[in-house]
Amino acid sequence: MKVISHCAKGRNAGMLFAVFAVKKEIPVYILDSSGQKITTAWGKDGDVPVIGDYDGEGKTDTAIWRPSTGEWWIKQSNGAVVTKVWGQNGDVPVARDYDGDGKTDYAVWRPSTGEWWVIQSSNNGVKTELWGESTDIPVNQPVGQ
Ligand SMILES: [Ca+2]
Ligand SMILES: [Ca+2]
Repeated sequence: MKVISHCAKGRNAGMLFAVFAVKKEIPVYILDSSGQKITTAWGKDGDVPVIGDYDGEGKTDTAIWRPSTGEWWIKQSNGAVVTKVWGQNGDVPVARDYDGDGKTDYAVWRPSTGEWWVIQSSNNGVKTELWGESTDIPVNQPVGQ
């Protein structure tokens, strides 16, 4: 199991806790800030949880990154599904809002080169930066990884 936490911004702000059980069809157990329990299935064994607010409406979206293909699968809070290919096997997903527009950006860190690869949601521009070495661990990596 991997325990992750996230604090969303906006009108539905609050701490959200989720537990991903690493099995074939991954159930996601969520306890939202109002104490409501939510269970959903999203992803499969080997996927990495990359929760965030990808559409920027203030609610955290259930999301996984598949290392073998670099695919991102986002289940937005309105039910829409968005997919994207970004990153490659060996990368570490580091999705956050790097450009400050309120939407989570697709981002990976490549330990072999120390490169950060970010797609900025504000303009879809790609930003790269060198920071870190192969033995480092990105600080914003979800708890439990
Ligand atoms: Ca959202
Ligand atoms: Ca952003």
